[in-house]
Amino acid sequence: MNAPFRDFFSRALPRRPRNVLAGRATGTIALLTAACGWATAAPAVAAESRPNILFIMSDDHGYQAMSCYGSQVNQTPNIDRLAKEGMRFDRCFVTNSICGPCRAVILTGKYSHLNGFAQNGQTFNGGQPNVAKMLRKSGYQTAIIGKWHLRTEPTGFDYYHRLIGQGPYYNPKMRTNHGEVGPQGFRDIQHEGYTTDIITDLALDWLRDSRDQERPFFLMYQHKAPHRNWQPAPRHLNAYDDITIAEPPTLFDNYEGRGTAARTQEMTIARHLNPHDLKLSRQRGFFTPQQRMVWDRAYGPKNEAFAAAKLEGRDLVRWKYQRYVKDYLRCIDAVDENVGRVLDYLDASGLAKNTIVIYTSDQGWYLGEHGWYDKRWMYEESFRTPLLVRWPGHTPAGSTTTQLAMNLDFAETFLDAAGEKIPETMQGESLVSVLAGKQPEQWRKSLYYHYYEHPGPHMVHRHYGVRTDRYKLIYFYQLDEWELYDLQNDPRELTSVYNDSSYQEIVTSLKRELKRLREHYRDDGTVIDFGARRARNVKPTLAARFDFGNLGNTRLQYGKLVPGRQNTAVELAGAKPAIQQPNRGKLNPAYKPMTIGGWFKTTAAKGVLLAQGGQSLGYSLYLKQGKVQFSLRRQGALTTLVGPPVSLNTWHHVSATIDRDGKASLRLNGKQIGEPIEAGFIISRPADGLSIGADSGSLVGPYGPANGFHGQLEDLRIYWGPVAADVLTNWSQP
Ligand SMILES: [Ca+2]
Ligand SMILES: [Ca+2]
Repeated sequence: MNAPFRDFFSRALPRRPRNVLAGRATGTIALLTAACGWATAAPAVAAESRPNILFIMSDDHGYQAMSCYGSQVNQTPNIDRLAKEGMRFDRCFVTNSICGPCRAVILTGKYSHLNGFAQNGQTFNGGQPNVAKMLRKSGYQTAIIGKWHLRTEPTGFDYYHRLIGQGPYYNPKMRTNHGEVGPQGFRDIQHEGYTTDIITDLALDWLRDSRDQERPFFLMYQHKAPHRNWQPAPRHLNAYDDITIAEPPTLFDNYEGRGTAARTQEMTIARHLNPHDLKLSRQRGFFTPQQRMVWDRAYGPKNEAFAAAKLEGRDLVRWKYQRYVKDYLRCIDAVDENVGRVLDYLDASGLAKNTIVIYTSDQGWYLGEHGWYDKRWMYEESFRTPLLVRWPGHTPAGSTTTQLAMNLDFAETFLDAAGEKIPETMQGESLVSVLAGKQPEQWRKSLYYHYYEHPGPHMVHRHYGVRTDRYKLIYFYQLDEWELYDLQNDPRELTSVYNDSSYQEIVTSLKRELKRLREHYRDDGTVIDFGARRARNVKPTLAARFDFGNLGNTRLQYGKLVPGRQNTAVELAGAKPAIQQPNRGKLNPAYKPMTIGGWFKTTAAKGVLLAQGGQSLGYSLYLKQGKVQFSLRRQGALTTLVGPPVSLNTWHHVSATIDRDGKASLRLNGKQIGEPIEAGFIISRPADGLSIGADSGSLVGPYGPANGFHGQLEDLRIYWGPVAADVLTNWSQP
C-alpha cells in the first residue's frame, strides 16, 4: 500500500478561473466530475485483499484517561492492545472541538465551514459527499452502529443501527434501516441493558451474521460513553470507591495570565456541575426497577456520607472532582471491556490480520485541568484527541509518532487504504505513509482550528488559531483578544506571552501563518448553509440601487461626486470602496438568481465595480487586463466569465446575470457575450458585505487587495430574480 504522498502545501484547492471564450467550463460541475472519479477508476488493490476498516470512536474520551498515553488515573488494558500492536499518535488534533461538528469533519474530510455543521444543534446535510458513500461505491460494505448525533439519517451506509440524539446510558431506543422499515426507511427498536454493551452486541452481530462475507467492510462502531452525565454500568458502580484519584495540578486554576474567555466560561467543576451530573438527584430516564435498585444501593450510602460531611470551599470542589472523575472513569471501564470483546472476536474469526482498527474519540476532554470538565477550547486537552491505529503488515507494532495529524485526515486515510482516489475537495491528508512508520519529508508544520458555538452551553467564546510544534496563537475574535503560548516553556498553557516583547517576531510570523491557513482552508468566517431556500422561489426584487445623485441614508466613504453620463456619478482613483454595506436582510445573496451591473467609464481598465462576499462565497464584477469580467465563488470554487476589451474614457453599460437554473451570462452595452455557462448559486450569506468600487476584506476574484476602480461609476443596481426585458433595455440604453 504505497500511496503516493501528496505535498500538503502544494495541494491546489479548487480555484479554477474559467474563460467563457476559452471553451468548456470547469467550476463546480467539473469539481463534481472530479469528485466522482473514483467511481470509474479501477481499484489499485484487488477487492478481496483490500483491508477491512473498523473505526472505533468514543465520545469525550481524553487521552489523559488511557494508560497507553500514560494515564495517572486509570488503566485501559484492552484499548492499550491497539497501541502495543499498532501506532500511537501523540499529536492528533481536531479542527473544532465539539461533538457533532467533529463527526461531520470525519465523514466529509472538510472543515466545519465547508460541511455546514459548525455547532451542535445544526443539521448535517446528508446529501453532500462523505467517506461512507465513496467506500460503498468502491465495493465496501458500510455500517454505522452506535452514536451518530447528526440529526439527519445516515447516508452512505448499507446498515445502520444508531442512537437517537445523544442517547441514554441505559435502555436506549435505537433507529435502524434494517428489517421491516416504515415508509421513511427506518424503524425504532427499544433495547434493554447498558448502552455501551448493547452497541457492542450489535456490532458483533453484524460482523458475525449480517454482513456480506465476500466484501471488505467499513464499520463505524461508535460509543456514547464517556459523554456527560457519566452513568456507569451496574457492574462498575462501586469501582474506585476505596481510592482517591490524583488531582491535576491546575484543579484550582485562577485564570491569571489568560484573557476574558478563560475567566468567563461556564464549565468549572467547582460551580457548573449540577446535581444530576453529580448523582445527587434522582437520575432521569428509563431504568428498570432492578437497575434503579442497584443504582440506589450504590449511590445511596455514598450520598448520605457526603451530606453528613457538610463540605465547603476547596474540600467541596475536591469531593465534586472525585465524584465526577470516578463516574467518568467507570464509563471508560465499560468502553475498554467492550473494545476487548471486539478485538477478541477479530482474533478468533481470523479477521484481525486484514482489518485496520482505529481507536479515537470525537475530541479531547478536561479531567479537571484548569478546574474544568467539557471540551471546546483550542487549549491542548480538548484540542488534542487520542488516536491509535493497528494495521497488521503495514504499521510497525508498538510505534509512536509526533507528526501533526488531524481528524480532518481520517476520511482521506480510509480512502487511501482502500486504494481509492481522494477527492480534491477534501481538505486533509492521508496518514497511510505515516502509518507505515515513514517520516514524510513534507508534512504539515502547523494546524488550523476554528470553534463557533457561542453563545451556547459553557459559554466558550468563538476562536480560531494556529498551532505549530512549539507555539499556539489563539484569536478570540468576538473579544478581539489574542493569546500566545510557548508550549515548550509553558506546557500547561497558564501564561499568555502575546504581549511579551521578546515574542513579537513569533507573533508576526504566526499571524502570517494563520492568514495563510485561513486562505488555504478557504475560511473567511462564512459557514455554508445547505438549508437555505431554493433559488426558484425568489421574487423579482430591486435589492439595491446606487444612484449617486440621490444616496439618501447611504454614506459615501470615498470618492467624489461628479456630473456623470446622465445624472451624478462617483469618481474613484483606486484607493478603496466608495460604499460598503452588510449582507443583512434584502442584501443577502444566498440562493438568489441575480442581475447586477451598471454604467462605468474607466481610465485604467482595472478594478472592481461591485463585489459581495469573499474567498468562499460571493460574486464580483470587475475589470482586469482591459476586459470586463464576472466571477462567482461558491464553496471556494471560482467560475469566471470574461468579456472583450473595453475602450478607455468611454461610457459602457455592463451587467451579469445568474438565471433561475444557475446559468451565468454577461452583457456589455446591451449585448450578450458568448453563451451562458453553468455557475450555480451562492449557497449562504457570505461573511463579507457588498462593496462598491473595490472588493474589501476577503476577496472574491483573482485580483490582489489593490483592486480599486479607476474612473466613474453611475447607476449601479442589484436585482434578485429575473428582470423584465424592458427594464434591462432602459437601464442599458445609450
Ligand atoms: Ca464529544
Ligand atoms: Ca470582499
